[in-house]
Amino acid sequence: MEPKLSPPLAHEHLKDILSNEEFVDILTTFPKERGIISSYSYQYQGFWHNPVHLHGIINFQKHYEPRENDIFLATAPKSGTTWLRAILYALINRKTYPPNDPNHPLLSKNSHSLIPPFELLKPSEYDSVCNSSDPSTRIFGTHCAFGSLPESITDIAKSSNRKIIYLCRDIKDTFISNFHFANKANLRPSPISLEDAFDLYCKGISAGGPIWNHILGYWKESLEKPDKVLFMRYEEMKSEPHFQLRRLAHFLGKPFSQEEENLCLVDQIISLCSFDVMSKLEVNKTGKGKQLISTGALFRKGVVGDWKNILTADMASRLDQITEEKFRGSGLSL
Ligand code: PAP
Repeated sequence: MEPKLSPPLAHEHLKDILSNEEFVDILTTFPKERGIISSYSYQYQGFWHNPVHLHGIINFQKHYEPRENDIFLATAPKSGTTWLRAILYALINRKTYPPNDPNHPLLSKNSHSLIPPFELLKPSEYDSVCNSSDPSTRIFGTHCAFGSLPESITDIAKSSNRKIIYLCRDIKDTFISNFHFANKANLRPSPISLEDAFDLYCKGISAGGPIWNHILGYWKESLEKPDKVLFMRYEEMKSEPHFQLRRLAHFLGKPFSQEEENLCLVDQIISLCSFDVMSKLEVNKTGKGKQLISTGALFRKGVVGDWKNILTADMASRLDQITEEKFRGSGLSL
């Protein structure tokens, strides 16, 4: 039986996926709930996904062939993915494209097309990802939970020099960003109310959710394997961008040289990737992403603490309470 999906989501990519009978048969075996960003979510390996992402994850688990130095930038949706993808791209490619280059790729391409999420790639496209001057390195984005990544990435004995960077964000701000995006991205047949979205989010039914489990999965790995998994926070990127960028460069084994420091490369990357610069670029105002989502939907306010303008005191304290319970004993607080 074909799963019921909203008409706006029935773009070419999804049509292709749903013409794959084998996948549709699998899909109908997964628990299904209403979604926040898309009409429906399906639960796979403990996490909720829209059908397009789920199809991409299952494909990646089956068909990913690792390269020595592949890098994965993992986030729960709306944690600052667009920003960190831009920073990572500028950092890794700083020799080929100095950040003050007037023809820098980030000035004409959205960071999601430079660092694609593997969920939206066909297996035949993995090999052609070419976003680093070093052919042994591809950079993939993902919203996938740690436990759903292929073993060739997660198993330290098999993972070679492959590295994972994880970015998280205050849960209340992440929720608010999800809520606004849901009503902007046009993947739903009708808008979702704040109350409905909040209820689903608290139950863990959000893209890549439960968000707490998503964050904890990477947090624990970052404690056990600090050379493999770098855990970053949106708020720290905001408050101490220079320190965090140097930390990222160091983790990747590509620290800034004295000469690069003298040339103020750190400053230049931060400035190039800032909300102010990125959100005003034509490509980020009028472009379309792979799911035909307007790139403009990826740039809203880009501030810390916007939840205060939208959540009631009761909602805020409910989310805080869930976060406290879920993170208890983990050493993590957000
Ligand atoms: P995604 O998961 O769909 O890729 P993601 O980029 O993680 O989305 O999240 C979008 C949020 O990052 C938006 O937050 P807001 O809704 O609270 O405003 C967006 O504004 C913010 N954002 C995008 N680019 C930047 C940037 N350069 N600096 C800071 N925040 C940014």
